[in-house]
Amino acid sequence: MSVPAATRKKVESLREQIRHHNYQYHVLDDPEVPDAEYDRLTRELQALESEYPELITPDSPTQRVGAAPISAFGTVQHQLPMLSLDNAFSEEELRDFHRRVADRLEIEIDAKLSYAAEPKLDGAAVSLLYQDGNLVQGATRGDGTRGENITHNVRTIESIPLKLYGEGYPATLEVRGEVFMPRAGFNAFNAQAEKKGEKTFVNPRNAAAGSLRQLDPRLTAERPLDIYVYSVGHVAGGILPDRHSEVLDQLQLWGFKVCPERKVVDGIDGCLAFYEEIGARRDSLSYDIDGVVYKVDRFDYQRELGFVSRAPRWAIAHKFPAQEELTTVQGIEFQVGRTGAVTPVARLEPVFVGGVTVSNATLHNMDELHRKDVRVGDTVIVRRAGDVIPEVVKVMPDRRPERTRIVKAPRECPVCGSAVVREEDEAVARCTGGLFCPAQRAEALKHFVSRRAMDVDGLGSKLIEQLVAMDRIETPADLYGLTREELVEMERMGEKSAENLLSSIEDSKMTTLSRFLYGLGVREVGEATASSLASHYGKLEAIMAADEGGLQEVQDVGPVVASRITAFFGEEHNREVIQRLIDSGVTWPEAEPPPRATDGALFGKTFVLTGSLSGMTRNEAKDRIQAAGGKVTGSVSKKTDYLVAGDKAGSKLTKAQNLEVTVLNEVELEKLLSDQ
Ligand code: D41
Repeated sequence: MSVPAATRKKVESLREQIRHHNYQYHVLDDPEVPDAEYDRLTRELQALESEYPELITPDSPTQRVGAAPISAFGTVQHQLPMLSLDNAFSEEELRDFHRRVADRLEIEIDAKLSYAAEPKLDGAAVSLLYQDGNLVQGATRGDGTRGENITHNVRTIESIPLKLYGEGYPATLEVRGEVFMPRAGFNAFNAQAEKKGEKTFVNPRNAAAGSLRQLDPRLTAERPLDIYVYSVGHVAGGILPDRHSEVLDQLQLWGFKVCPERKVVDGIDGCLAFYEEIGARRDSLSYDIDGVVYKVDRFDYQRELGFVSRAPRWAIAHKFPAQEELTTVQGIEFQVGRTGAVTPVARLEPVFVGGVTVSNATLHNMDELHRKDVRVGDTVIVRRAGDVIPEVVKVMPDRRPERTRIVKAPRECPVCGSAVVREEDEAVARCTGGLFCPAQRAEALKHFVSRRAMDVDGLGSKLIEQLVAMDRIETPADLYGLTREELVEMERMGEKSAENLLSSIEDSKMTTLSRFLYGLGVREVGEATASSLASHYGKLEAIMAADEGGLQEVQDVGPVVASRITAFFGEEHNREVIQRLIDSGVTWPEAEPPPRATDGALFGKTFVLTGSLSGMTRNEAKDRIQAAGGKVTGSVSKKTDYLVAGDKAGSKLTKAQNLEVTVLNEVELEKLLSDQ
């Protein structure tokens, strides 16, 4: 059978593209396309090659994985090749895998077969070689046969043992695992880099791979890297258990970190249950994963199954839906939020990503829009991870059409026409319309009725927008005047839903001070602050009457939040709305404020905390000072008795010195607290 010319051409073009992406990814650490796109190209090539095997050449990207190591590091020949993993993108593909395993092992398809299941970490694969218990070499996976010598860098990762614990380890032990950067470390690292105007990483995996390939190990040492090991390579002069799961247990005893989520499961049903379980917890893990891996647990079975060209027949990666996809921008519009923030939003050609179809993605603010240079007509990567709102990650410059439209920041609110201004030091521009702006009114109302605020059921966005557009609702107080007659007139509102909504509105009147405060939507006052305010003051009147100094005695309230609160309650209009809400019957159990210490060693003393403390957080310090009868405020004045200065104290310290306020360090504060 001859191969059509078009197919030959297609195969060549796929190979070119894959080679290019390999280079971008492995050598430059700067991938251009989402993994999902790379996977699609590879699978398309694989499909064509299996249909026309005569087209397979030794240099086809399917015949080897990854790019050759770069030369800046010495190279390391792996004693045993570091294999790659085949992927299953669906339950069906997983079942096919299991069927192949069962067939080869000549066991019943539903016979009990133990799989070692583990999350698939999104990091960089490494090999660690130990001689007589000492770490002598670290290497990247490279192309699976040869990797880069990164011994100097792996030695800086604290969770990699330089010397093995315990005893009984083989004289030569090569351990393989995935080096990763936990999300928290990744976010902190990027925030720092951004501040310093340095290059940020697109995702934790790139951060891990990039960090491992620093030429200066001192730089690697500063990166928050971690490792979970997942297999052994070359072993000599010792014996290991005869199951994968038991080897991991043993490696843990020798001092390696293994993933705590790993589990031995039974057959295909066990695999699927594990996939569901980990998938549900994916967002709450402290590191990124892109799927789970199943490995036939018994080594004798693994040997029997062997491997094909580059991947073992006894293991497979079951991937989660991609969190990044390519799509095109059909428009860029501006949305007005509750606090007037005007946010650019990309309207997208709908795309399935992160498990749902996405047709809008946030561009955060104008600076982001300009930095990413997103234009109408562009092809972009969109990302939707967990419950986070979908965002545009980056533009694909090579796919930019000839004519694109650049979108400028609106000077007028697209909803109410008021001026849009951007204050100095602020990333966002805001509509100045306030509650005159229907968008702000609608958003304020959505927030007020939301589940964690007043919890009104059955009042969806569409209905709120209608009511606002009709000028039937201007403030949350108008909600309690809605009648059955006018509700049944609304679009898509039957008698029954009107009744239900009214009774839900009625039920919401009985609330708590904390929910009510949160629902008012004071800027910077989230649930936690609302709850602190409620328990500190007990009564709404006391909060409304508090001054900025007093407010700062509350847990988590600093000068900015305090000024937002006094500004909110200082506004005549807001006080009216609150009064109308109370008059309509909104109520909550009143509480007496908790008794304040009226004695204690620090009674009558005023403290200001600044800089970072090492033995406690500032909030802990605040609690302890208050418990001892002292007051903690946010700014230094002549009335301040003590300034507690931690590390990197700034202008408050200078001010205290100028006013001759006593300055304490952490040890002195500790002493003062324990002297009482
Ligand atoms: O978490 C991972 N990324 C992971 C990668 C894992 N849990 N297990 C793996 N097991 C293997 C075999 C079955 C070949 C020992 C792997 C990888 N390989 C792997 N990582 C990068 C390429 C292959």
